[in-house]
Amino acid sequence: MAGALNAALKERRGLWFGWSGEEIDEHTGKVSTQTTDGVTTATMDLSKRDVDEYYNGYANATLWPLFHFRLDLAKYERETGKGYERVNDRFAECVASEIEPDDIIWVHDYHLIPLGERLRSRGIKNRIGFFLHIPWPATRLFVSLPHHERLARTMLDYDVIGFQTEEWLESFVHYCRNELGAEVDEDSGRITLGDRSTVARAYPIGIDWEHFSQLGETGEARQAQQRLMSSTRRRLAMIGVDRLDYSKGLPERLDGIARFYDQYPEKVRDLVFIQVAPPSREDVESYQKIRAELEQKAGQINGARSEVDLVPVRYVNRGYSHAELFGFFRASKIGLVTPLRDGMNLVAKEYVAAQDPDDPGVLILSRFAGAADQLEDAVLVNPHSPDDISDAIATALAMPLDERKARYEKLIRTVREDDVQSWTNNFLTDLGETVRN
Ligand code: ADQ
Repeated sequence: MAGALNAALKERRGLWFGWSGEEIDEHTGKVSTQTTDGVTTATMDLSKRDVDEYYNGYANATLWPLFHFRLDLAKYERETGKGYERVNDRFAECVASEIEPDDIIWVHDYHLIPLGERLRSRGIKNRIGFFLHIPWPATRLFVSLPHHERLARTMLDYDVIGFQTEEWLESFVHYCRNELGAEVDEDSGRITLGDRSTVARAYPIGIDWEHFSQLGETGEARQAQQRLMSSTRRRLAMIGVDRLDYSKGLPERLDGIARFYDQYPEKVRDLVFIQVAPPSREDVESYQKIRAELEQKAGQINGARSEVDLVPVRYVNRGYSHAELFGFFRASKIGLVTPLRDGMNLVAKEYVAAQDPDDPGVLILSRFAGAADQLEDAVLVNPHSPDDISDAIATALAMPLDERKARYEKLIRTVREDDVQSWTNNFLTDLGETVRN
């Protein structure tokens, strides 16, 4: 998300306001401003209590799991809910004084759903848009959130709200109609409830295609590609790159790979799987558990199948630059992107963008990633099924060059055309044109 926003802001200028990522003892409300590469950021520190309740608590232990359909992991605590409201109010308080009368305001993601309402309560009349980078859950799941109406109503204070796909949009509209009793105009996407009114549409996000494809020309990308290719020698590389998050389906992916090696034991000598997964949100318990589970599964696969001269799974717990990732994607003949649920998933698009047009690799993609809506020519799988993942790997390995090229050409067209710039333009055009009710 941060990468996409940086690209959008570089082109449009403006001010990026948010949390600095720093934790302090007591809230001060002090805002620090700095400009890098033409993008000005104004950031605020959060107190330890705010980080615990707002960020690690309500945002990442309640909303994130619930919105990714993981009711089993969602925690509902009154105190963290209050922390979420308090911090949104603090953000509104700090940013309100920076807002000029004709500014357009664009709020991003589940951490900030009530920010628009908090700004309106301070008399801000500017156009305000909101984009949700993650899924909107089905109504039956969303109603398990205590005070769900309150949160959903705050969405209606925005002039335009954007979702990644039609499916998440439909879930939101279904909720507004059936639970809030809002009126919905299907043609314009306008949702009206009392004196609140908004326009809701789908705006699938893309990558910064121009910038990313140019990375392929750099020495850094070439070296990374060489490094991977020489280390795998004659074996074919299959790659996964994800934040270490339970929504990304990593243990399920390893189960699929174990099934593949069980079904085709001779392939242990031909195929090496590289999983790059830098840890994230390490203060949240469910993230510590998923890390331990992955380490155990990778260890089991390797323990059962390694030889003195070969290890089938390489599990790397760190981040790399985008140029290096480009090189790794290019060197890998299969890209394995199998989230259990994902708003969009930009790794799928980056994998396609890094392929050699004359000898492209195969993308295996979860049908539950938002990206599957657009990238229908990937090999689509059910990430919960080890057999499905195993079959998809076999299909990818056997795919003739003509078919790989035909699929790649369709995929790359979408990745190139629906890039981050067109996403920004589409959203901001609608926000600029929307007449405030
Ligand atoms: P994320 O859940 O973070 O984003 P994703 O869309 O895949 O997921 O974006 C990840 C980004 O981080 C990619 O640009 C990728 O290259 C980078 N990245 C991942 N692993 C990395 C590593 N090891 N080293 C360096 N970089 C790495 C949220 C939503 C998604 C939605 C995006 C954008 O969850 O569904 O696609 O926002 O809207």
